Amino acid sequence: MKLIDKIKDRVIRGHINANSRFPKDLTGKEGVEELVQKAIDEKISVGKILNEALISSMSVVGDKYETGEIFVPEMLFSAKAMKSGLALLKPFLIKENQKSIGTIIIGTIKGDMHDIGKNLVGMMLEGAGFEVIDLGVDITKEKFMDAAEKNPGSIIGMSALLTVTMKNMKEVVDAVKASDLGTKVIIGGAPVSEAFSNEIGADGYALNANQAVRVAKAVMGI
Ligand code: B1M
Repeated sequence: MKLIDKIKDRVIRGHINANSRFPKDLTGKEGVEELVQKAIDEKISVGKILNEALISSMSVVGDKYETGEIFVPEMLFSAKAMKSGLALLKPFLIKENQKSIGTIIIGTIKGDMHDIGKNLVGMMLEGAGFEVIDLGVDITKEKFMDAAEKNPGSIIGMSALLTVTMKNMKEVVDAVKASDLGTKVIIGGAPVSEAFSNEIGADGYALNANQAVRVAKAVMGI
């Protein structure tokens, strides 16, 4: 099996590293950590590892969950495995000591605990020179507004992965519009679309982490 396919398989099966005891039949065998490190050492491009091994595996995990082949605990192991791989790629996505081009406050919206996509968006923004304030997951309108007040001129970037939580983004957009902060709001996440972004009056929508950088720069006029 090719290295990229092997990493993908290990994320799907939720095998973090050789010491992980899940799944049982892979204990003692290389997990995502060792294999991603191997891919880095073999100079496989970070973009290829990220897109073809890590991100694409999560769609397979989602499909398996949807069809009842796996359940929440297995999905959680896959998420942990994905995160362990992402952590190894982080230094390549972020350039140290560069001058900040602006501040962006990011968070996953109220009711939603998914943070892999939000973390990736944060890394790309940081890599592009933004100062990123990551509020975490399950972030209420009050927390977003508090951070925006403390950071004048910043952008708010919200992520949602559940159709039931994406509607909570409107509360934040409405609160920002009702204030005199002038904060711009950009949104993203699997169930979110350009049409939804227009509907709730956000200033920008991005399909993925690369687009998030372009959209954040555009709303800042740079
Ligand atoms: Co959940 N989950 N999950 N889950 N989970 C989904 C989202 C789901 C689609 C699975 C499925 O049924 N096929 C489904 C949602 C259905 C729906 O609402 N339409 C679902 C469900 C139902 C649930 C629970 C309700 C399950 C349950 O408990 N019964 C529960 C909800 C918990 C909660 O949040 N309250 C739940 C829990 C979990 C875990 C905790 C087990 C785990 C999350 C762990 C974690 O994040 N730390 C998990 C996972 C891993 C997934 C899937 C499999 C993978 C998500 C992911 O990380 N993708 C997911 C299925 C799927 O996505 N196909 C699924 C990889 C990531 C890189 O992509 O996050 O889309 P993504 O981010 C992208 C873009 O969307 C975009 O850029 C990123 C990079 O390209 N983007 C932005 C994201 N945010 C952005 C912000 C921007 C711009 C772009 O601007 C600011």
